[in-house]
Amino acid sequence: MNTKIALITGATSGIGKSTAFEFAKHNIKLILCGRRQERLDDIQKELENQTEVYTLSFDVRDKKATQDAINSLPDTFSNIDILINNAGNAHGLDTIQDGDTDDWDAMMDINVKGVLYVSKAIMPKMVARKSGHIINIGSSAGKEVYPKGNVYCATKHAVLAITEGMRIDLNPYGIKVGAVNPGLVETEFSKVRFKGDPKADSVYKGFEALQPQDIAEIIYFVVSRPYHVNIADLLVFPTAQANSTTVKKN
Ligand code: NDP
Ligand code: 8X3
Repeated sequence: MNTKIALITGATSGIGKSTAFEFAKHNIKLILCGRRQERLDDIQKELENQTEVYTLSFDVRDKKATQDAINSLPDTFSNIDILINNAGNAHGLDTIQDGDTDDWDAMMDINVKGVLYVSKAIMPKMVARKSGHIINIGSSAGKEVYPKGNVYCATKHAVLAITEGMRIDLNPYGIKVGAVNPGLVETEFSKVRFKGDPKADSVYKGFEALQPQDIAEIIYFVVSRPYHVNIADLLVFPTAQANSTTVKKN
């Protein structure tokens, strides 16, 4: 059996980290990415008796650093079968008129251009091998806009458009492309969004939010379907959530 190789961005926390642990259980070789090398080292140590792990520390906003990091992969890790474009965050929650332009830059650069830069560095080899699977982590925020979500929602709508474009352009090469779009998942997402403000702690209170492991299991399900099955677009909410603004609290 050929061992698959997966590259996961944003593997230092939340959904990306749980996906690394889930893939390791299934013997998928891992390339784990993020800016916090110490966290990558710790995860590598935890997983190395289950699967082979290689770590790459770079900022997905940096086009050259992204390309250089992926070019630096040793031969044993260079043929990536599965790409999980997961790195991303919201920065701020403000009306459009009060929005901070640095927050807008961060979200556009990480959530949109980061997905493009990482994919650009990996797709040519997938095309040459006529094989591969790309999963972009979108969001329910990519399907509807909620108050003060403006730019974050725009980035996730863009992720869905990019996913559809990739699926069309990579279709002749037999490469699968799809998006997994979660609702509220309890991760460091709100800590980052609110920049350490304690109001982040209240986001997941009063209802049972999705856990990163829930999404990791879904991502493994998506990558483990037979070749002829491509899950193109998947929306998952916690049961308590009906849409971006309707959450049944205890
Ligand atoms: P976390 O904050 O827990 O994780 C975010 C990850 O992205 C971290 O590993 C972080 O690594 C990485 N990252 C952030 N900025 C950069 C950067 N500039 N360069 C490289 N890596 C970066 O959040 P989640 O796990 O919740 O988020 C993962 C994805 O899921 C995001 O795309 C998010 O939009 C999406 N999502 C989240 C939902 C939620 O409710 N939590 C719901 C729907 C979608 P490091 O800081 O080490 O670089
Ligand atoms: C994250 C979910 O509702 O906080 O994409 O935007 S939400």
